[in-house]
Amino acid sequence: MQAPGYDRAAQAAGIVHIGIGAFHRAHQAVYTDDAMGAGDRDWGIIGVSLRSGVVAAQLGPQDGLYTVSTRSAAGSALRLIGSVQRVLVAADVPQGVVDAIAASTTHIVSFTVTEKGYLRAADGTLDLAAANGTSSLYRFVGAALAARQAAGLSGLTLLSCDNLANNGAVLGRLMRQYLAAEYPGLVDWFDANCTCPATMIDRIVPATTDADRAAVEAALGARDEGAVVTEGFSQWVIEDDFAGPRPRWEAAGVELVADVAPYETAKLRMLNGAHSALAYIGLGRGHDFVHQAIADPDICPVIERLMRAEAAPTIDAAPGQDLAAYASALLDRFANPALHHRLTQIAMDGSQKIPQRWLETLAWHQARGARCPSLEAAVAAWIAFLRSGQPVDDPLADRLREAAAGPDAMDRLFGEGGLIASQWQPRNRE
Ligand code: CS2
Repeated sequence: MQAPGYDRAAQAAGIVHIGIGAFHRAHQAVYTDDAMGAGDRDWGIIGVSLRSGVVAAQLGPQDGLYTVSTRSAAGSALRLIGSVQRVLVAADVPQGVVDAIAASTTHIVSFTVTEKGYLRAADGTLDLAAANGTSSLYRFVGAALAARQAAGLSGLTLLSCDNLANNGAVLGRLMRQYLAAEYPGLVDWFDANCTCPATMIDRIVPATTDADRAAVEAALGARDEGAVVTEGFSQWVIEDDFAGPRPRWEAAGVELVADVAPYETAKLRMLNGAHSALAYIGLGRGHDFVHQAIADPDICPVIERLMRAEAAPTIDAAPGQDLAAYASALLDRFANPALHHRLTQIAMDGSQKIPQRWLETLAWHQARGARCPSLEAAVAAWIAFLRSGQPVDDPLADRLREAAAGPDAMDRLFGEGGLIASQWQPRNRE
């Protein structure tokens, strides 16, 4: 089994990662482990959980070590990751989180807090009341930036690794809004000393199950409470705009580019757009997992059309970016039978995901007088899902269910002033 090729105990922590769930452990932490394995130093990761103590309880007794299993039809490979040093639970040690971000050795704060973790109000601005709540990333980063400025330390790179369109610019704008309200004297310092590069992150990481932990235990001969399971594929494209030092992630295959937008847009509209469509259409037809839904002969052509005929034409591809090959690769990845990726995991937080996954594509075609049969089927499946009585895990769950129940569901969800603000207007569909 591949294990860390560097002295873990000798590494300073250069990164604080907020939202240390399975995705971070199967993606950014692996690239950072690779970079240190290739000789780079002092990029240990201090993980932060804003909401629950589960990951800290899993990784604490293991000294931060955990395994990543990559699974395909051909089998499974196991690897030990050493880049995570410890996990802080924000509710237990709030000052410890601030101190970690304010430490002179810290250069990067990265985030996987999911779409809803950015605490955007319906108009896209920061919900300031929520941003002052206990599980707000802004509070911790704001207090730490103030401490860095006061101590004369360098600024930071704030690296959003969530599936948001323009994730870097969005984080920068919301952070600036928070600082303007809470630390007005810090805004100019923030602009001069901190950056928020855009990123495209891609790896399919189903939630780890007890069966996964048992399979890892059987292969490893030891219990790993922090095990994560994923596919072989992994991609990370980052806008090359760092405020200070960064790991030599390129040694691990990270692409550092001037403009992430074509990759990010393709990923959101093709991969994630197809995923959300598979989730709602698949659940409606009684499937549990992505690989089952994509094998359904009534669903596969809908998804293929969504990617190739609806999403792809809306993307201004970068030189060498082959969207037809991308669609084919995605169909193969979705079909991976060894990855039990639950449709309910993807169906979660639809209100936060659907705008950048579907509505921008729909608006693009609408502006050209064209229809999108696959995305329209996906929208109908989402409404059917909201009406179905199945559990809806979404910050707007109650309001969505209520809006979806009546005959004017489309308008109440997507119309002007509806719950899901967008450029796409269902009223003008015909
Ligand atoms: C999925 C993503 O849960 C979801 O909504 O669409 O987490 C997806 O698996 C990743 O973005 C793949 O990189």
